[in-house]
Amino acid sequence: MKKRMFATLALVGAAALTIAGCSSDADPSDSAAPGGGGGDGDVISVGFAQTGSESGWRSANTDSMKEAFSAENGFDLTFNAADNDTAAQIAAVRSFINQGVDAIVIAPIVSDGWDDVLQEAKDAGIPVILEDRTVSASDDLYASWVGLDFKKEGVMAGEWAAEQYGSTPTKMVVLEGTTGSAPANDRAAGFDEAIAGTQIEKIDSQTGDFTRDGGKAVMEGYLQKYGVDGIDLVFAHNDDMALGAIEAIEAAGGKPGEDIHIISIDAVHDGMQALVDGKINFIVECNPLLGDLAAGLVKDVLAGKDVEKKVYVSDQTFTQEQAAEVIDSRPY
Ligand code: GZL
Ligand code: ZN
Repeated sequence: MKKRMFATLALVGAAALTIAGCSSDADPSDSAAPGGGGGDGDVISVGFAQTGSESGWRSANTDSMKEAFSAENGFDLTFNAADNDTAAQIAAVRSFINQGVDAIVIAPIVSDGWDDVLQEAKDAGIPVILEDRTVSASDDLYASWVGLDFKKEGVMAGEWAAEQYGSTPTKMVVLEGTTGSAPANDRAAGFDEAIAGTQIEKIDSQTGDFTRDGGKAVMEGYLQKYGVDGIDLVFAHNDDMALGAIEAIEAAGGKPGEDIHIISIDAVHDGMQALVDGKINFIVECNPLLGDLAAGLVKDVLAGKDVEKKVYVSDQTFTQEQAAEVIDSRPY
């Protein structure tokens, strides 16, 4: 972890140096950059293919990216939100290639299906930076990825569950993130690893697609099937689905956080408020503020500098007491 943290800090430093360096090197013949962008004073055109606007986390991530890829930071940003539709997201990347942008940034909805369009970007000499989620394609098809360790988030959630509930028979239902997405796959894997051997039994697991409506609908189904008394614990892959589950549990006459405990991931404001209110029991943070690191990577890559292939941002966890202490001072 130390090494990875180092990489993050070094990168931020390097990004600052690059920006500072670039503004002082006044070198109009910066030809190192494929696609021509990145030279001094050149506006860097960037196409950003965002997943959509499925959750509070996504809104915070989009805000962070738009702030970092601003005109005053030297960028001309073309933004596309794909409404959680993978075909639309791939089409957006193709349009960026046809537009001849200097660099492309992608938050891939799902991990698979990216090889062809990433190869097309590479053939066009346009570097790709991934932010947030990852892809299964070979890592020589993109310059770098910046995001969170989703498996570690699942492990942190599972370890707390094992500690709190693992020694008594506990019936758990899971609200999974978007099917085929890296966070859904890795959070599930980490959580399952951490609860192995405990008395927590996963009785059901379905996708709520990271949305409140999705989480609410799946939870309504679970409550019809098992009843409030048949479920002890919900593991939600994100706060928005946990908030939907809270609505469903209350509508069924249950007390979320008491009759049915809830563990979630993200730590967006509404999730933290539910934690303070005692309706969620534990939240693992997933930091959405990736814009500055992504922008630094784009500038470094276009300036021909070596960059880390993976840049991890660290996360923390919150109990109800800890949330009460920090909720008013959090940036999102
Ligand atoms: C995680 C991110 C996930 C969040 C959800 O980095 O990809 O997508 O956990 C969001 O809230 O929809
Ligand atoms: Zn320069």
